[in-house]
Amino acid sequence: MAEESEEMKKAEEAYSGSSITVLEGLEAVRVRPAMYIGSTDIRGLHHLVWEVVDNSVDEALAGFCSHIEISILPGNGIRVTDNGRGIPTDIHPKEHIGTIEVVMTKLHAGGKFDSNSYKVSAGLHGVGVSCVNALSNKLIVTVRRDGKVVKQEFARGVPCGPQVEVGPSDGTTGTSVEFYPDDSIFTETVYVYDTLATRFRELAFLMSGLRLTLTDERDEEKRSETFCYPGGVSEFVRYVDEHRTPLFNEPIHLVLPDGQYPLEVAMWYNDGYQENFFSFVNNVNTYDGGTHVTGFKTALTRVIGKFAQDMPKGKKEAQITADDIREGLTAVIAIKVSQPQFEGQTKRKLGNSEIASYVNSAFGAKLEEFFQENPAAIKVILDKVYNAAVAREAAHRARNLARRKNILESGGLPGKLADCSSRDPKECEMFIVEGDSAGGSAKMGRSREFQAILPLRGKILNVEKASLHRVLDTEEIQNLVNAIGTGIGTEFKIEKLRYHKIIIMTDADVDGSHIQTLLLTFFFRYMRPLIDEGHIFLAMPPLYKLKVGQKERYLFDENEKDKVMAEVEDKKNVTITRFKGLGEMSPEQLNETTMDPSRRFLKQCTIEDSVLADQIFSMLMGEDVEPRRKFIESNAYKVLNDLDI
Ligand code: 0RA
Repeated sequence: MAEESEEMKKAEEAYSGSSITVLEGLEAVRVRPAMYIGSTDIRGLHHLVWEVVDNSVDEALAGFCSHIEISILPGNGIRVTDNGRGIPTDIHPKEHIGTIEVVMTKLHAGGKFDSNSYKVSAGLHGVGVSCVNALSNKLIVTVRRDGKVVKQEFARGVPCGPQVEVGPSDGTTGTSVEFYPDDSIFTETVYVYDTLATRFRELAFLMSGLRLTLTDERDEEKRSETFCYPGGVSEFVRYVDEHRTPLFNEPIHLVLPDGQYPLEVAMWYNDGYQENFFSFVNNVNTYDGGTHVTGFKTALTRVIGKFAQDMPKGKKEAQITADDIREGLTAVIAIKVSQPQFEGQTKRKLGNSEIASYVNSAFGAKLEEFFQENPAAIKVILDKVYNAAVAREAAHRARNLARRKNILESGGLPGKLADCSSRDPKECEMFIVEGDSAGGSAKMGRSREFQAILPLRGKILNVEKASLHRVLDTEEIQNLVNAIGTGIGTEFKIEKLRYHKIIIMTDADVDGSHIQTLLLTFFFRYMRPLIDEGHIFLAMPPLYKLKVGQKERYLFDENEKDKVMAEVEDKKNVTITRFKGLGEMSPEQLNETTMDPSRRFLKQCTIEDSVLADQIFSMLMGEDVEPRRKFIESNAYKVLNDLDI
């Protein structure tokens, strides 16, 4: 004890000197926060939580932590408490300050302490908890360790004093970090419960057995959920396919914990037509796949192809392709890589080339072994694969028979498209308009130089219920694909995009919502980068026109109407018209309310959470009628207009 308080004194003396270099490091974070956490909007705000939780997850990965509790606090603080070993409370030999302070103030201090090389905190997030400290008005660390409770407080990254012992511990160990983001840096400071819940659910699937409890302690919103999945990624696949019909009872779950790169795969076939992959590297979602996904696909094609070869000749009614093999497959691939290289603009794709061959051989061998031991599973899968191949070949023959030249191959622009005159895609917009009559008004009301109009007759095919070949056979979809210019699926080329804004313009009614959903489903399944890169928008036509005397004003939702009506003094002098559809507006009205860039409202469609988006689309547009009916009744408006889809 005596020795330790000597240390403490030394620490206090050294403290004023060392905090200067600390400040220089953390000041850089405050000057350019976006360089460290991506942005200072709502994403950056949530990023702070990922950083702090990643440290506790690393403690769980090292085998010392089984429960992480995250609370959203009144005043928009966050508290993350784990039952790990606790940050060491001794004095750092070189820095002469407490280890807590080193961890909290040195950029990238986290990695120095142990040899566990699959740290999440070294992965995509990976800027370290010190950045969170720098960007918080207040941050309090409390450590339970060695029978003591030790605490240290910081303000904007600067220690308010050295660590202090505040009492004996109750015998448990762990770390708690409570922080309040700096509202002079963040443009948004209100945490979204669902965003946090989604990531913690995902983490619980990936770290089977780890318990994560999320509690909202804000006054209006009190709620709490605990996520814990002993079945790991197998339960993940079950969750994703909740609204689909599986072809066999249990997902195939293969675990290879001891290879050069620890690997876990869960896969399940359903009676639908989509392929659906979720891939992770060191518990970080690689939304754009990468070499681990390539290795998985190669192995899958090879192994299933091999079992197909062994089938009796009479049963092989068609030539199968890799696409046939992946039709109706949902899979989660999670790998640990010590030196991951992330590629692409958003760093969401694994680049390490050695991983493709590793996954191909390690997973391939394990899958082959699984099918040898479970012949019933490979039989069901091969039936499905051959059905897909037969349907595809039949569709192909039908197309050739009709001698209709595939418009997709000819690539000509559809006759219904009223194109714009500019050839610079960056300034060009295309409105997809519901119905020929609204299409006519839009054509007259547009700015011809940069606005193109594509009228849609009625509803497009629900792609969630149809195979790719049927999708491509419909004229409305061919028109859409040709007008956009990029091609679809694996042939998609963003460089060929003809319009940087693609704007869906439908009536503000149930049919309009349905058409929006059908189009978004199509973009989500076949032209996903258009959504990811922010090219898809929803137009927001007004609901009402209000006339007070000679003055006119457009109102865009019920709230606005109620508010404006309450403010009107002379109620007798007011006329209010409700627009039943776009077709009721004159070309001028359509231009000034919905199309003119200086006056209109647009909603940009983004995908925050691909698991949720997949679930929503498969539920809304899939086979299972009952949950869809319920969902549409209660949420359709909200999903389409408020949520980021
Ligand atoms: C440094 C060394 C050790 C653990 C930690 C840091 C640690 C950091 C955080 C942050 C949140 N929760 C945490 N839990 C632990 C290893 C300690 C030892 O060897 O006993």
